[in-house]
Amino acid sequence: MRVRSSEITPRSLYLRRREFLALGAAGAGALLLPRSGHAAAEAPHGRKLEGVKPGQPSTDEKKNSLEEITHYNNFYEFGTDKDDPARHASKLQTRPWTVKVEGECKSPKTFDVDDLLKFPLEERVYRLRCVEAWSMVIPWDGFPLAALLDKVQPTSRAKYVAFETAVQKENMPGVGGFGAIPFPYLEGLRIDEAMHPLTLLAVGIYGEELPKQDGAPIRLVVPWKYGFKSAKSLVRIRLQETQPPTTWSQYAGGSEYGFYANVNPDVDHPRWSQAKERRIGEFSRRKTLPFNGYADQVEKLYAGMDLRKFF
Ligand SMILES: Nc1nc2c(c(=O)[nH]1)N[C@H]1C(S)=C(S)[C@@H](COP(=O)(O)O)O[C@H]1N2
Ligand SMILES: [Mo]
Repeated sequence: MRVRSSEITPRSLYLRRREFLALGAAGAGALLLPRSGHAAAEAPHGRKLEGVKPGQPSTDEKKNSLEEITHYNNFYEFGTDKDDPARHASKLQTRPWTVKVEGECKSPKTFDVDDLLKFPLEERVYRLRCVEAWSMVIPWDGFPLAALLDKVQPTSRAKYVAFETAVQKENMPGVGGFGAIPFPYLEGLRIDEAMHPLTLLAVGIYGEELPKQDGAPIRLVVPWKYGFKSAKSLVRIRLQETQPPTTWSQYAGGSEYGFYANVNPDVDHPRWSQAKERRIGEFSRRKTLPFNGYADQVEKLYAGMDLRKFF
């Protein structure tokens, strides 16, 4: 059995994976199943979140199980295999934890994550579409990023928002190794994308504190963009006038991964088609929808832009 190139991200890692498979160490099934020696994909359980209200929009599509959501991950700080985060992310230290919000705003502030957990929380069931052509349906618990940005009062010069995620070198086996992508993982949004009501800061899944492999204690979720935009384990949010450099568009995948990265079935990745996707847990592939099915809500943000040019 061969692993499709679309399961893997940058070319160097794809080639390394092929070497690994050539050793006969694993088959394609290893992408979906936990390795032997680990209890059958036991879902980790975190503290229950209080007072989470149902929020809109939420899809009524079948949700992926907590088991699937926590055993098929991309979190390169813990390794590049889909089960590496489940195996290693327990080492991530999530307390004490602060998120610095700074830059072009009237009242920059460092938030303790336990104060962020006191924001009014809602459940949003969103599709997550990875650029590698797989997808899931995840019930996030969180609050709009706009609610946090409102607290620091962005100035009129705040045109973009830069996101930086945690680096705990001693706890993250994927950081600093040979061929690893550069860390910290950097992402960015335009200010109107950041303020859009769909854009969430997630602190939980299925009503429990976020599992570490999904980006505990707090992560970004931007459901109309490829999954790499949804940065995990945030430590810094910076409002700025200029478009920030981002890991995948500038350092790792080069021209393969754009700053905008809106889900678009008509623009292929240089190495695979984006027309279809595999929902984790399902066998046949389904059509990918423009803006991952959120076009009604977000298309207007890009009026007048050539979305091929601005991938
Ligand atoms: N810090 C950090 N955030 C990250 C990544 C990562 O490697 N490091 N991977 C991204 C990618 S490619 C995807 S598809 C999603 C996966 O989220 P999930 O594992 O919770 O499904 O996280 C994104 N956020
Ligand atoms: Mo991804």
